[in-house]
Formats: sequence, structure tokens, C-alpha cells
Amino acid sequence: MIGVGDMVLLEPLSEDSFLENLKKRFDHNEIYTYIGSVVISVNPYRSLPIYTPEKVEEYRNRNFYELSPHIYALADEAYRSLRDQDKDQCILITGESGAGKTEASKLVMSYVAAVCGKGQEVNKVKEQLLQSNPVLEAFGNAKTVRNDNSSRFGKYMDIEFDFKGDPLGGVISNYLLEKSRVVKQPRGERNFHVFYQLLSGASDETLKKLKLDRDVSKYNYLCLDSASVSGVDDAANFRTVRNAMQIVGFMEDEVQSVLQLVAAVLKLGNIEFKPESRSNGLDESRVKDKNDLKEMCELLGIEQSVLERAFSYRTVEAKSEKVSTTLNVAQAQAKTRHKVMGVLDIYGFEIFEDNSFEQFIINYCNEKLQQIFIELTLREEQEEYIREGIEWTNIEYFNNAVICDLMENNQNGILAMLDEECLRPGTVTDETFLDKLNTICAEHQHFESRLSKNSKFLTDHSLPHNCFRIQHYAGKVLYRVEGFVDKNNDLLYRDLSQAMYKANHNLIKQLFPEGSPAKINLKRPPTAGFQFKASVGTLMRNLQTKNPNYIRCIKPNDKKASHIFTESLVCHQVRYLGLMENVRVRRAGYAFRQAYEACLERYKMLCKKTWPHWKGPARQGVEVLMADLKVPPEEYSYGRSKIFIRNPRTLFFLEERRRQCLQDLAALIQKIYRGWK
Ligand code: AD9
Ligand code: MG
Repeated sequence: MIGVGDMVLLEPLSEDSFLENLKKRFDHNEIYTYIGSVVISVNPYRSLPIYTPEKVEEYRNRNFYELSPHIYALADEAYRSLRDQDKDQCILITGESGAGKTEASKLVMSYVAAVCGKGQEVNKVKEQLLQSNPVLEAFGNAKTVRNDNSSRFGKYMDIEFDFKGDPLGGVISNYLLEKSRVVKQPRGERNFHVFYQLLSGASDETLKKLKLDRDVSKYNYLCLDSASVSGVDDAANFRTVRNAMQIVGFMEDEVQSVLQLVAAVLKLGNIEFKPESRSNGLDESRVKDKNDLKEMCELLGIEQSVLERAFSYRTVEAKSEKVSTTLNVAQAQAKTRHKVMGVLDIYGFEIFEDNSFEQFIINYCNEKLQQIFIELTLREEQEEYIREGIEWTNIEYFNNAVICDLMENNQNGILAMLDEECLRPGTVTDETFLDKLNTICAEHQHFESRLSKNSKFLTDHSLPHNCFRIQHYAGKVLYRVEGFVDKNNDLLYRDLSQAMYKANHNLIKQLFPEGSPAKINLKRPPTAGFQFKASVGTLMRNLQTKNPNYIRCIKPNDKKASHIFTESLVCHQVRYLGLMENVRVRRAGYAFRQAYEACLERYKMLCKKTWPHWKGPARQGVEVLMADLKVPPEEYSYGRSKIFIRNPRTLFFLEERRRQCLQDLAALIQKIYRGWK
């Protein structure tokens, strides 16, 4: 073992020794390290030979602490407790952009697919589950300065299993796609992969049908200076995506509709407007060159005059709606309760130079996840000790509930105030929103603005005007209010939705249901912030019903490079992920615990006094067992209903003895059987 595989066993424990251990292991290609049952994963930025079918076999059905740390051990543990103990699981993957969350989620999924069920029908489901990834990534991922394959949406996938543990299907929820990227990308970044894939991978014939030119530079929406990404073959990926769409269940005409839509978006980006004076002296916007407009209308079956009219009254940015894909293959069995494993791969905490509404929303989500982590791991751990009457010294940890409250409180949280401002009649601007924040949040110690009355920040004039700052658990973030109101409103002018709804194109019609004449008098849809808050709320309630498994991803450097471990960068992540606190809680505590009954049942064969039947209370049986096996008393404690084992090594010892015992028993049976014959 290189360094220490479980930080709980690190001696002495300090931030320095923690980082040193992580680095040492990283330098020897050991990218996984445990904190008890939590897996830390450091992105190696190169492919390591540790995901082979042999590795899968190695980790299959083995106990968590038996082998060296690996994401497969976590996946195996989660899958087995789902299958054998009927406990729904969730895998929570966190970390900043480029830390390896999406790769981790794919590794978990492919491991589970490799070990669960067999047979034609089951294999088809597995393929569909796995192939949903390339499709989602084509439409939702893009090259950013931080990650060549950055997820620009959050994803939560519930995989459903039957009572045997065979997969039945999955339900995917997507959260807040970064829509603005379609129209505009920061310097050095790209639009969503699908545009480049289509242009470089589609056949000449397909492009002709879609009225597209292969040349990326012909399209305003495709940034010129970073059209290709080194190491990425867009053309090959296009074939993968086409194939994946088919496996997932798209019919050929549906694929065509989707591609027509992608092409139409590119055309839309090329439409330019010019002002035209009208008789009343006002300017009206007119489409400059009508060829792109004409082709776009042909692709989507929209009458050109209808769209042109809609354009002339307003200007528009391309917007698409939240899509959620259901891959549920097993509707027929919907009556029985399914076992569920949820995999959450959501954008990590973001601190940019310029932070807008998107970062605010993303960071809100991360605050909520951190809260769940605190609640489920730290607090649960402490409370369990108290419940069990185990001696416990309190560990101070930062509870971020106050920051969540600042952001989401229904009366005076920031999101509520933004909504109130968006729905208020009269002139609403980003500045009026900021004024409102200032008056209400001024006393909040995690909120800073130029006007904050809180004495701690009174003299902080370094803040630019039109900005506010929040002290998140992961660090301070400065938000610029520009665009908050607009992005939260997320309204498409009704005449445009109506024009789209008139298209002779099923997919487009479905995407703009609000354009239907039947819905003309409907109230305005809820704001983006409101919808997001509601879906995060649903997600959190869902996660709380499941047994959590944590993967904490760490990015070793800012260069997307292998072999480089920038200590300061890692240190920052270790801090804001609260990993030291996590180790401290685990260390003050016990690595392993089990109810007396279960413990006795599993190990009673190791002692003559408890085998085959123990007549007294289970706790006494366990006490006899531990004394008989001569486990040092400082290695465990007796709680009210459970035994707490301090060191994983004690567990290895018990497991090893048990394995030996079973082997002897099997040999004995064989001998008897042979003698019998
Ligand atoms: V973002 O918040 O979506 O921008 P992620 O999802 O955390 O981010 P991602 O999984 O996409 O990061 O990883 C970034 C890149 O690191 C991948 O494209 C791989 O090139 C590389 N990576 C990540 N994990 C591994 C790994 N286990 N082995 C090899 C890896 N390479
Ligand atoms: Mg990702």
C-alpha cells in the first residue's frame, strides 16, 4: 500500500499530512483514497489501466476495506446493499469543474452494469442506460477553459432494479442547462458539442438535406478561435451519438427532427437585423438577408411571413426548455416496488471573475448538497453516538444552513426577492433588485454589499457597484447583478412562441406548448429561479430517503495535465469540501458498526461458545465472541444496539477468520461426502 489508503488511519493527522498522503498516492497512480466509506478521487488526466474487466472481477462481492481503495469498491458496496438489504442508494458526486465527476458517474454506471443481471432483455436495458451518456453530453456538454468536456447541466439518474437486482430502466432529470451558451461563448470556449459533431461528422447528403455548410466559420454561433479541441474527434463522436440515439430508442424520423432543429438554430444565429424607419418616425427591426431565414423556415415547416412578423416586433435569443428523458422500459411492472440507485452528477461550485445568475444558481445547489452532506454524515454520526450512549467529544463543524437560508428563505431570501422584483409592476431593473437586496440583507453576516450595515463589512468599499458578495462555505463569491432579472424571468415573447407553435414540425410544436392558441390566457410561467429551487427541493427530499455514498472529486492542477499536483489548489479544495472535518469525525469515531444480532449471526461460527446457537441476548453473545477472539478491548465499544469497531483492520481480521472457517467447513463437507460415496 502506497501511503495510507484510509485517511482515518493517518498518523499524525494534519492538513499537511493529509495533502502529503494524497500527493504521494497520486504520484504512484493511486488516485483513490478513503475517508471511511467516502471515496476521494484525484483526476489523473490520463487513462490508467485500472478499469479493466479483471478489476471488476477483483472488486466484485468483496468487502469494502479488503482491497486497495477504488471507485469500484464503493459501487459494489452500494449495489450489494441495494440488492441484498433492499436499501435504496444514492451516489453523490461533488467537486469543481474538471475534477472528474462525470467520469466517476460513468465508472459507477459501467461497474453496476457489469455486475448486475444477465440475459438479452437485461443487456438491452444496460445498453440503453450507458448510451444515454453520449446523447446527453452531445447536447449538454461543451469545451470550457476548465474542462474540454464540461457538463453545462446537472444530471440526476435513478436506475431502477427489480427484486433480484436486475436493471429495469432509468429516469433522468436534468437541471438548468446553460442556455445562454447557444448564443454566446466566453473566449476560448465552444458551443455545445453537437453543432461541431454534426458539421464534421454528417455525410454530405445529410448536410445538404439540412441546408448546412461543413465550414464552421460560416456560423455566427460557432466561435472561430477554438473550433476544434485537441484529442477530440468530433466526426467520430457524431457517429457514436447517432448510434447511441438509436440504442436509447429514438426512431429514425425523430433523429431527423432533432438534427433539423440543430441546423435551424445555426441558421437562426446567422439572421441579422437592420432598423427600418416607419412612417410614425419609429424604427422597426427588419431581417437583413433573408436567405438564412428562408432556409430555417423550410427546415422547420414555418411560414416565413409568420416568423418574420414575430421577429419584427421583438428581438430574440434562442431558448430551449428543460428536457427530461425517460428511459423507462419496465412500465408493465410498475406496480411492484423497485429498488433504486440514484447517481447525481451536478455542476461543481463555481467562482469566476464574473459571476452571474448561472453561478448563483449553481452555487445555491452546491450549498444544498453540502448541507445534505453535513446532515447525513457529520450530524448523523454524532447523533448516533449519543443515541447509542457511546462516549463522544463534540466536533466543531461549520453548518452552512444560514447561507442556504440567505439564498432560499421564502420571505426574504435572495431568490424570493428576485421573484418579487420580477413580478412587480412598474420599472424593474437589475439595480432596483440590488437596492431591494441591500435593504433586506444588510444585516446578514454572509451577505456583503457596499451598503451593508453589518459592522464587519461597513468599511468594505472595494466592492464594485452593482455587485453583491456572498460568503459561501466554499469561499467568497462576487456576483454582478446584471442580467439577473432577465434570466430569472426567462420569458420568450408570446408572438415568437406562437410562431414556433404554428410550425409544421412535431418536435418544435412540443417545445413551445405555451404558443398554443388554447393557452393564450394562461398566467406567466414560474420564474427560472423558482423552478430551480423547486426541483432542487424535490431532489434533496429524494436523496434524503436513500443511503448516501460519497465521491469527492479533486482537480490536481489547472492545466488539464497529467502528473502535476499543485498543492495550493488541492489544499483549497480539501478545505472547502470539508474533508479534514470529515476525517476528524470519523477518527473520533469508529470506522465500522453493526447491530449485535447481525454481528453475532455473521461471526458466531468463530467461537465454540456461540456456535451453532447462542441462547442469551445478542449483545452478550458478541461480548463472549470478542473476548474469545482476543480482540483488544480498546478496539471496540458497546453501544445500546450496536458494536462499534474502531479500526478497519479489526474488521479484516474478523472477515479473514470467517473466510478461513468457511473454507475449512467446505473441505470437511467434501470429505464426508466422498467417504459417503
Ligand atoms: V464539470 O463540472 O462537468 O466541468 P467534471 O464532470 O467534474 O467537470 P469530467 O468528469 O468531465 O469533470 O473530467 C474532466 C476530464 O478529466 C475528462 O474529460 C478526462 O479527460 C479526465 N478524467 C477525469 N476522471 C478521469 C479518470 N478517472 N481517469 C482518466 C479522467 N481521466
Ligand atoms: Mg461533468
